[in-house]
Amino acid sequence: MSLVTIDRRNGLAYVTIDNPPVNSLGRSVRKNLLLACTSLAADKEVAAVVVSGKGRNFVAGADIGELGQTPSEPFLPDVLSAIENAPMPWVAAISGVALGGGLELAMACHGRVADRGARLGLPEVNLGVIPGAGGTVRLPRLVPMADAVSMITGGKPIAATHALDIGLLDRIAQADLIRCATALAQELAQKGPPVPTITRPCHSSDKIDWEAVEKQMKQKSRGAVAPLEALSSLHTAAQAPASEALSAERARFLRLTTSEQAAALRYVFFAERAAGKSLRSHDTPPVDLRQVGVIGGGTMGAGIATALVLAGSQVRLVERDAPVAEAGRARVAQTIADSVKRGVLAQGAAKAAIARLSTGSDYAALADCALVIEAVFEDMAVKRQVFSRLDAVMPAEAVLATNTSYLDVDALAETTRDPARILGLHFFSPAHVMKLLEVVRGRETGARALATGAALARLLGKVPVVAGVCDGFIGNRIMAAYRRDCEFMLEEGALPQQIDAAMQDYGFAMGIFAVQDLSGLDIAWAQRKAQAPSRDPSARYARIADQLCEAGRLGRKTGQGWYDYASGAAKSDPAVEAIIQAEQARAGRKLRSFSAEDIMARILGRMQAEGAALLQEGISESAADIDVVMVTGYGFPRHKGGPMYLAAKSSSEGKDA
Ligand code: T1G
Ligand code: NAD
Repeated sequence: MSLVTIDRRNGLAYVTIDNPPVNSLGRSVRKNLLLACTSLAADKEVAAVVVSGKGRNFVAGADIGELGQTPSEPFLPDVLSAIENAPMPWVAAISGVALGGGLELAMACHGRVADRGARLGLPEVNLGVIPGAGGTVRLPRLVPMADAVSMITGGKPIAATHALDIGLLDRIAQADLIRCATALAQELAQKGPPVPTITRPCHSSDKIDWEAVEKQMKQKSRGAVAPLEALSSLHTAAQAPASEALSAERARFLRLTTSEQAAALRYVFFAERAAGKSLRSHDTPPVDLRQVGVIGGGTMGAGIATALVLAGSQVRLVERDAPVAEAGRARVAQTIADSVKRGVLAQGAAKAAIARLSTGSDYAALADCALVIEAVFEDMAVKRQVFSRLDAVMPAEAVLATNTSYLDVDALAETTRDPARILGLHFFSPAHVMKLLEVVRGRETGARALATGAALARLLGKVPVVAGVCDGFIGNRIMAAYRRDCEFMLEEGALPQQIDAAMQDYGFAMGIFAVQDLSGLDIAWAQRKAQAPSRDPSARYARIADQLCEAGRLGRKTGQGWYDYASGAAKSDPAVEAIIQAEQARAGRKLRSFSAEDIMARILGRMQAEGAALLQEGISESAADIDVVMVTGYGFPRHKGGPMYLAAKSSSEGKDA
């Protein structure tokens, strides 16, 4: 297979990059692209070049698998410099995505056109590095500096329409992308020798308060260094000559590729893509997801319905009665309206999404759905009643899923005609935002149901992680375990605010006690009460949280929980410290002081021990899956890789020591 082809016609050359699945710029592609550039530079018959990507995407960037290894020639900056200094204009024809090195390639070209739905970005900071082939030097020569800072330090792609507005694109193709690129190429050829992007002046950075941006970024990045490094590289580009800025950028990039954070972020990138692969079955297709039923229009049901209608599915939302169903519709409509208000969803798309939602209380409306997801009260009797009604109306091949957080999926499945079609689909709130989807495989869950879980995750842009049936599956079980250890630390002398501060310093957005106050202490309380009959009486049990719940302190929703919210913000509360001190006296433990390192060592150790148990019990299929759950669903800092990654790393370092 030739990775780079040249097609000469009508005085132009069409260079196509063909490196499935995403046209990444691996070594062979770079070599062939340079060869193509060199041969075309000598071809007097060629007036201009159009470069495009085969398949859905233009170019998704450097080959991430190569990062961290010793770079191999030809280095991407050299290939791009050859294109930029070609004797004839090169025009990039962008379909799908132009990301990282892909956008750097496009910016080294002399013109850029894209499909209307294309996305352009420099996401390198998400991999712990910065653009390494001129991104921080060429982008601010094409777009205003503020846009360059936002794109590069945020790492999020922008839409083609926005790229056109800020000057990153010359045109958006109305119909045929190659035809549009050809027209631009011919025009540029008429204008004489092409103008290298690098020779353009940098957009003014007068309006950028570099110090203030850096200070704000330090807080936001929670210990991730790449965004700050990217900002410094842009600052250099704003002040130094292009050649100096280019070499400084390359040196910074190469230093970062071998950093611990970059290694951890690459691990997470590939772990997310490996997750859920076992759900796919070559000979058992998923069910049709064009019509999906959702039972329950509360917090989760409405969130799931929102995710589905935004992904293009028709949704039949069934509630207990018409008024409550209407309330569910209102929740979906409000969430979608909020997205429009935030500018992340176009009005037209919002209208179309809402039109795909129908609500009611008649289960018969579900007859044309091949998948139904229940998100009713976390009560086994209620869920059993829902499943038995579904059993009565749904066609035999339909898949029935529960969004339960803690209940036994096998116990639910046993009450239905065909347990093979039952699985858990554990969404996380807000369901239309959170990427993680735990796909709970019951003892008898069949291949079609599992394949449907994988297909649903792909449809909704979520990361599916397979979990076996146990209390809390993977994420909630690990969280319950380290939450217990945090309460044990309270009995031993720590305070909630100390533990939360240690977790935030480590890189969590919020500490465990603030998280409980946000989601409500009653959820875990209900679970502890349900477990009480089977709890080992000899096992250590912390009672502090129970006492808070018994005192009606359920978190933000009651104005008090672990913290007091009377002022709006979370404030430590002497009443809570009094309960803790009383429990310390009752437990009669020797009190000790805790450093942030002690606290995090205890929390990480507990996460890793619970993860090892999950693997040993066969609940989780891999250590990487556990890290994906903790990073995508529970706020574990992505640039640390995950608890199991760190355990493996420290044990291999121990071996090497
Ligand atoms: N390198 C290697 N493999 C990649 C890849 C890449 N850049 N991007 C995707 N893959 C693999 C992925 O592992 C999966 O493999 C398959 O392609 C499909 O991916 C010099 C240094 C492009 C939006 O960060 O954002 O350029 O699991 O499931 O949902 O300055 O992939 O099938 O074996 O995600 O359709 C910067 C990362 C690199 C883009 C497509 N670029 N990729 O999404 O498919 S650093 C990125 C994505 C860089 C320069 C710097 C997405 C996608 P497998 P997928 P998708
Ligand atoms: P909720 O109380 O907000 O919504 C439950 C909805 O179910 C209510 O609107 C209720 O009217 C409806 N309902 C009850 N019985 C019904 C029936 N027989 N038929 C149709 N509708 C019925 O609860 P929630 O927070 O959305 O949780 C729903 C499920 O999702 C629970 O199993 C919960 O454990 C799980 N879950 C919740 C979260 C979360 O953060 N809230 C996260 C993951 C999973």
